[in-house]
Amino acid sequence: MHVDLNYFFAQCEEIKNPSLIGKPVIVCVYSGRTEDSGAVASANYLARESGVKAGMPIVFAKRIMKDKEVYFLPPDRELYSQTSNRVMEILGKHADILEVRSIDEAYLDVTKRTDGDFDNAVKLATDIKKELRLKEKLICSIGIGPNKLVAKISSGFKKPDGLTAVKPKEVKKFLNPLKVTDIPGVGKKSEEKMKELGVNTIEDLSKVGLQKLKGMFGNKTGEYFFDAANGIDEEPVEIRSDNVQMSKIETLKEDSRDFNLISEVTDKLCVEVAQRAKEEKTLFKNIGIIAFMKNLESRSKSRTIESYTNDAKIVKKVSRELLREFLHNVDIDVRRIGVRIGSFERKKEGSLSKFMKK
Ligand code: TTP
Ligand code: MG
Repeated sequence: MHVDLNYFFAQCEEIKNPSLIGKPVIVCVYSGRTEDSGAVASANYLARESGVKAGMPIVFAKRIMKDKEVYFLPPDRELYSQTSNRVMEILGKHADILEVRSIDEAYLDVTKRTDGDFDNAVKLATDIKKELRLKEKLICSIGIGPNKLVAKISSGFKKPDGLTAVKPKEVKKFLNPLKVTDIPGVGKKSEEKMKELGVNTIEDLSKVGLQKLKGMFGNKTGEYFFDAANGIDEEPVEIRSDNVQMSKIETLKEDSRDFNLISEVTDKLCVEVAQRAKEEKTLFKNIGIIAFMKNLESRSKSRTIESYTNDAKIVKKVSRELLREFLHNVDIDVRRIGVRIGSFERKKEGSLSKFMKK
């Protein structure tokens, strides 16, 4: 099963402020150079109807939405990441194995708990959708398939609020009419090359020989495209520790840009996150700081160190370095500060137990 939360950042904003519902909402990442420089991160479906898309420069989106009542919002990353953590915990309860792919996407291996039966899986997906709606007010699209590739493509088939199940026997019939760009990894360039061959649909692609694809895209990618066009994918659903993070955040006594004042807080948070990692019997490699600024924007900085650790001293040292670099370049005061650790050691599954139910 593949679960994808719909228009995730924009949806979180609608939940936070329900008066936005029914209006175009566009969450933008401002690069800060000029007032409007930056790109659209997420647009709700009303904004998309007018042609606004993720990745589009903010100025374009503003031009398209000129004269309309529309909300352009800065990202509230803390809200999105906390929402995501709660969602992943809910999904973890319904999976034999949960693979968190990104802030709003996960694969669930549900083979055992459904006895490999697609009708059971559809019922489970319906329950998951209901639970997310009830507990988090969130809508998502779910795809069910015999493998990750088909599940992923089918979750994109109906958006928003979709549920699409493709049984093994229906895979070819389902994939054939879709566009080659519906295959994850087929981007603009590959699409162009395929067009030159007269290949537009997945069915067209499935008729191109393996050798030809290898010649055009290289052995690895060629083979992947060949298998994908035929609905073949053997990748197991696996826990990915690199997507899991732990963080501790605190509001400063006063808004500040002062290293001594802020590092006093981060030092304490470092001890706390290191302690939590110890309790979870895990080691980590990535250390970061997150800052929520006076204007509610959030910024983060992280570093991957050479070997795994759970030593508070190392976390302190790295986060102090990051903080110093960060404050050096910053032009507004910090309101809240956090320390985050990630890239956990794979072998020790203790830390991930909450995402995994046997
Ligand atoms: P997506 O799942 O690609 O997009 P979405 O959730 O907004 O919309 P839907 O799934 O309904 O098509 O991305 C998830 C989040 O990742 C998105 O809400 C914001 C963020 N994101 C960016 O910050 N920049 C981008 O260019 C994209 C595509 C996503
Ligand atoms: Mg999404």
